[in-house]
Amino acid sequence: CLCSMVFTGQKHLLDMEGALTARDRVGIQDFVLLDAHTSETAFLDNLKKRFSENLIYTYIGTLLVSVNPYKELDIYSKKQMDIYMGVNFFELPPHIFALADNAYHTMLAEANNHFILISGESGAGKTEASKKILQYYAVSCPSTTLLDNVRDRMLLSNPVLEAFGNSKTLKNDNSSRFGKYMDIQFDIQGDAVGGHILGYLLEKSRVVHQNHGERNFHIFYQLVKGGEEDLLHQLGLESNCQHYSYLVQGECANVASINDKNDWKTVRNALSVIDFDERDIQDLLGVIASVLHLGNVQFEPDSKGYATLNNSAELLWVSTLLGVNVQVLQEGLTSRKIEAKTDEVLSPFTVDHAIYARDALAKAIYGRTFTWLVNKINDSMENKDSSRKTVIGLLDIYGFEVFYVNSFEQFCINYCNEKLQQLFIQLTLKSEQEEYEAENIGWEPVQFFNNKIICDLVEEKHRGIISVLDEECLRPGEATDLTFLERLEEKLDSHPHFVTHKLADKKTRKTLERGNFRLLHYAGEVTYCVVGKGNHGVRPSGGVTLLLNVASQFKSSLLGLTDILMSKEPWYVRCLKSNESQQPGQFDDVLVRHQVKYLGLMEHLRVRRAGFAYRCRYDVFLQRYKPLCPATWPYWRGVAAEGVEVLVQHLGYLPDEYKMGRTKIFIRHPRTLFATEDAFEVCKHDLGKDRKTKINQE
Ligand code: AD9
Ligand code: MG
Repeated sequence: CLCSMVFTGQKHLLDMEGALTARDRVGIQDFVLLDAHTSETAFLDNLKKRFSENLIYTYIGTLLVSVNPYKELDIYSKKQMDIYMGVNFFELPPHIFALADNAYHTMLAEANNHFILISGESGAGKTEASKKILQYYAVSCPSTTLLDNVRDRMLLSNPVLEAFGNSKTLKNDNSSRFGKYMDIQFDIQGDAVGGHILGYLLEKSRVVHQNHGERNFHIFYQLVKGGEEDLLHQLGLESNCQHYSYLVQGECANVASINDKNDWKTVRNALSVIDFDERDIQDLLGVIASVLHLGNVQFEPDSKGYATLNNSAELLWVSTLLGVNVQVLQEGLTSRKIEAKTDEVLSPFTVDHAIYARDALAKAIYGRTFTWLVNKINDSMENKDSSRKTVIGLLDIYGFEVFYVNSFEQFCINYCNEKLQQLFIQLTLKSEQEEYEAENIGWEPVQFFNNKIICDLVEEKHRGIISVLDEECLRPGEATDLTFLERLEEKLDSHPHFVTHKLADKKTRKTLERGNFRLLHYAGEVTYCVVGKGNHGVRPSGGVTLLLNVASQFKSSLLGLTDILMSKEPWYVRCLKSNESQQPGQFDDVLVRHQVKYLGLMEHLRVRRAGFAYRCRYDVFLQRYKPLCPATWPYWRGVAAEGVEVLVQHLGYLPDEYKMGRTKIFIRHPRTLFATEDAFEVCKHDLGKDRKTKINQE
């Protein structure tokens, strides 16, 4: 009986192989099944072949590679979700739902926490992938009416956060300008019962400045274009974006792929569902409108060159909407209070200073509103039931980006991507190989580029860029953009991933202006501008107290995030951008090859192919599967490793399918384990029947 059960498993395995061969015309769905010596070119050919058939997903073992199609595909319906529900990873074509489903079922079976790391450069499809996963959990997991509210809120948190935290950039019409980590909580039955979001460093500078071809955050355009007449009237707003200086710098208030009016309706409706009462919504929109009015406040010099206001109507709106005394506001924007002994003296600003103060206020208002919004959404998704829950964390951050001018924001975003790449390396390439070594499993080490050297360059104590930035920020008055750069040059002069005009060789020097530094990131070179006007440099002039600790706080929050992730079981989605122009169906070979390279996909494949998909301690493995073999059932009295050897021999494992380590058994392919699992399920059922019959007989 047992033999036939195992045979059934193996037959099923053969069916799968057959199906794979038939699918060959559209490429191989798991790179592990490509020829043993797969070249980068063969890897790309496979991706391209599948992409041309609208097959955007491919596995490397359990890692999912996704190529952005830039067009709607009919593969995310409820029907599709049902197909993937509860089905083993390799039994159906690769899909984001398969990964979501397997993470979910593993979480339930093992009662532990998981996370899905979605990475890739700006525009590669991370946010879309994370939305599909959330939809899958909200729609497919078992439901009770009571929980429907929580699920609706989880789903509707997306359009709200995107409205306030995403914007059009040159890379992506819906680019995330904040990092988002969301825990989806499940109860013991597997119901999605709550959620919690952690937000990371919002790109606040966008509120007051946008590069050509870019926009401010979506919400501003949605409100101005879609807001009802009465509402705009109450907020003192015109229904024309051209009227607002914070909305027109990029000269692209209208974007073909975005329907701001419709999005406004979605957001407005979502706010109501997520527990925002009318008062909250009024306040929220009042703050947003106040930022637009603030941007229109202009100054001109008086006879002494000091700033005076030239449009008090706009200031009046700001004061009304924020509930702040107009006199106090005006003083705050045009002067600084100096406390001298018992007196307070107002020191007037120049026009440049006043503009700086105005913009700083706008950024602060928007930043705090965003934090408030995240907290409010968290309140509405909170599950107050104290019973045991497990979570699946979804990480969707801003992707690696390189612009013509790169400033503090790009520095933080790209550093964040370095950290996640480092985490990926640690959890896959490095720890995997270390474990084989520790377990004495014969192993040909795979070489890979470890980007730890770049993470250290940014974050090392005393010597790293962030430390130097902090030190310089603590020397107000003495430090300038250029002294910051000089300090970096002193500390990092021979670092292989750091270059400046002064440190560069003759050839590179021609490509580097003074006042910039270049980092050789894992994903490519980026030149950062240090000398900035306002806040547009890595160390903005005039903004030194403002920036103090922003970078170190970001660093600590990323370290905190790494800890959160390290305590959970990982799943990976690696998103690839198919072309730079956001065109449907275009596959740019050079661009995709570059991403395959820097994401380390070939190395991952090599480790995967030569490695083992599953491992388990001998005692745990034996305890679970011992009913499958007469010699180990009901007890094995010897050493666990020997019991496992007897067991797998009985199940007919071939020598190449597994290896016996020091403390664990390693199984090469998940299919072998699935066959064993299938046999175990049948056996459990039979054992249950036997027990019932016995009880009845007694
Ligand atoms: V950024 O780092 O936030 O700038 P993402 O998040 O990686 O970036 P996003 O998910 O926003 O990229 O995808 C960019 C655009 O590609 C989307 O707005 C869609 O138009 C398009 N896209 C991405 N994934 C898919 C998909 N699976 N199907 C169809 C997609 N279109
Ligand atoms: Mg995104």
